[in-house]
Order: sequence, then structure tokens, then C-alpha cells
Amino acid sequence: MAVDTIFSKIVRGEIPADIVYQDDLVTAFRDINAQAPTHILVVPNHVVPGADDVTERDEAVLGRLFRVATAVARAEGIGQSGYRLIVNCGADGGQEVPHLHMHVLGGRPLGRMLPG
Ligand code: DGP
Repeated sequence: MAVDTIFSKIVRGEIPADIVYQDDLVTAFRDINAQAPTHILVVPNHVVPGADDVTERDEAVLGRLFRVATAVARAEGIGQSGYRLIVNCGADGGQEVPHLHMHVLGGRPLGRMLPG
């Protein structure tokens, strides 16, 4: 059976989300727990559990993911003011959802990359 995640259900439209962009490879939607005025997640439409699971077959989707993340940032009006792209990986990386996703955060100064 194929691996399924909460983000897969969002991709397929089975649970509601504020989707801002979708194409054949990736989907972008607003994070339910926004940490900044702009907080959007960009995910591959197929499940890649995390950054550590990326393989050669994911190269096209990851290129698209990066391009869509930056296009979404520009569409949100933060292309010039700046933003942060984050991919959390695994327990120590703080990854909660086992479906690779890139956070697009901006709309205010985000400070240092890590606290402390
Ligand atoms: P991470 O810690 O990198 O795995 O971030 C997961 C993010 O996913 C977290 O910021 C909250 C968000 N999230 C979790 N469940 C949902 C959901 O059902 N809908 C939306 N829109 N975001 C979700």
C-alpha cells in the first residue's frame, strides 16, 4: 500500500487547506500554524518522507519545489524584503509531518536562524 500523509490528503483535496498553487509535481498551501505573516508550505505531490529519502528520481520535483517556493514568495510580495526557506529533517530537525516540505516564511524580520 502506498504511504499516505496528511499532506497527501491536502494534495488530493480530501481535507481542506488554503492552496495557493498546484501543478503536476508540487502543491503550495498556507501553514495551519503560521509563524510569520507569510508562512506557506510547498510539498511534492507524491510522498517523499523527508530530505534524507531524496533520490535521483526526485530531482525534477525538487527543482520545481524550489522554483515554486520563490515564485510564491514573490506573489506574496516578499521577494524584495526577503524570506527564509526551511526544510526540517527528522527528529532533531524538528520535522513533524513525514512528507517532505519546504517552509516559505517572511513578511517580518525573522532574526537569527536559530535561537540562542
Ligand atoms: P515540520 O515541523 O517542518 O514538519 O512542519 C510541519 C508544519 O505543517 C507545521 O508548521 C504545521 C503544518 N501542518 C500540520 N498539519 C497541517 C494541516 O493539516 N494543514 C496545514 N495547512 N498545515 C499543517
